[in-house]
Amino acid sequence: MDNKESFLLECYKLGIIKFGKFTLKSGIESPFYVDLRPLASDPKILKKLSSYLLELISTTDFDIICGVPYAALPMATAMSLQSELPLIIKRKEAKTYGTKKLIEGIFSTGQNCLLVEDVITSGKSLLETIPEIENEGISVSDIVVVLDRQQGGKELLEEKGFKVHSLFNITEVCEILRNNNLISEEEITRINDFLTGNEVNFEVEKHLTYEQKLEKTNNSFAKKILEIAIEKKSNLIASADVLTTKELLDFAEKVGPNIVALKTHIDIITDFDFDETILPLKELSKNYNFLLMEDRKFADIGNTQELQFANGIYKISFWADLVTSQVIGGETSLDCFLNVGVIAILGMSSKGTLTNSDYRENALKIALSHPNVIGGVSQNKIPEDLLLFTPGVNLENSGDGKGQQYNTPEYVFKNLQTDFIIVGRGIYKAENIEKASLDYKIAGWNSYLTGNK
Ligand code: 5BU
Repeated sequence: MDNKESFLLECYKLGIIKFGKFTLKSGIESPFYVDLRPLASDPKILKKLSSYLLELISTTDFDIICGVPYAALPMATAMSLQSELPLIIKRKEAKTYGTKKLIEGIFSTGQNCLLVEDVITSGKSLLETIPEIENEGISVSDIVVVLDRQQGGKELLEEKGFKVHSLFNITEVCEILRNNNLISEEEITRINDFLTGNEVNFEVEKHLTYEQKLEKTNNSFAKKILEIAIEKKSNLIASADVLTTKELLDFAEKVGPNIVALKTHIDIITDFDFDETILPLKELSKNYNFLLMEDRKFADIGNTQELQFANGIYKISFWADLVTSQVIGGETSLDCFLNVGVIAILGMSSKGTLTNSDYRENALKIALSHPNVIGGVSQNKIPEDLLLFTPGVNLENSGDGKGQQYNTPEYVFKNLQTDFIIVGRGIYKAENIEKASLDYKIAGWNSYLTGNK
């Protein structure tokens, strides 16, 4: 992924572009809406943006810099700080008292001003702004723009003799979002139709609710987790990556009321003892009505997996309601899992994972062909016949410095249409575990409701 692409993805996470049906100032209905103002609230992103914009031009060609109010003001300020081009401020309306100035700051006649704009649409607002600057004796030859909506504005200004340097256009943005599975084909079609002047079909695909999924499935483990979700108004799975039986049981007790399932890595429990660890855990799962999901990630031939599933000290098949399994062993490797809901690992959340789109597609075929597979773990959308489980969820961090990559609950419900979020450190490392699990439960449930409106 090149830097510009990953930069755009960082910006996208701040919610700068939305897809749906939006009425623009002109009254036209647009399938996308762009608002770059949130970029100014993230100083690191604003700094990077400033560097990218400055790379589009040669600063020595200009004497001063000015942002079109309001969205471009912080951008122009950041560019001024970085390039040392003096900033002037253009008012939206002239003051009605005192100096009645439209342009504030220090400038002199004949200076060449670099104009900064956030989004260019028709170009009309720039064509209104430029004369107001030129009236002060300042010349404008170049405009840098973060996003060209490709609605004729750039061409119009170029016809009038201005040089327009844009960092992204909407086609590039869609391409990057498509490569990262963040935009659907329907949304791309709508945008293309909009840009080419064709009629836009705004009918949106509806996602199945938990109730509808419950009606569709025949798998008893899928039914169970969906029933719990509906009853507890939760789609939260807490990952109990703790090291002792006491910690595990304490954690289960605290998060129990808020979760649909507790995910374990049972082989990291240092004092594991079936009777001391599993029996009380099973009791808690009954009392608080949550499932036990062992994140074993089986990855062997069927026969070995069968042995690993039922034997050894952990005897997973005796207590787990759900298990995760890789599909690397191929078609029949999943057949050994009986009386358990299997969650197939289709794609991983870690940086540089080998689960590329080819792998995911083949893994998905295997998952779909097995009735014991109730869903998949993935960072990408999957068909609604399977439940989607998404780890790599955190409200505060974007990574852990060891390869984990985080998204927010809002992001994964909106963009991946996930069914269940899996949260580990966001909860078990929190100062107040009960509160953190409640916060994630609420965030997950609200995001689910918003996605199904
Ligand atoms: P975290 O503390 O929220 O980063 O924990 C995430 C958990 O989900 C952890 O137990 C991982 O083993 C698990 N996980 C994951 O993070 N990413 C993946 O792609 C898969 C599992 Br598969």
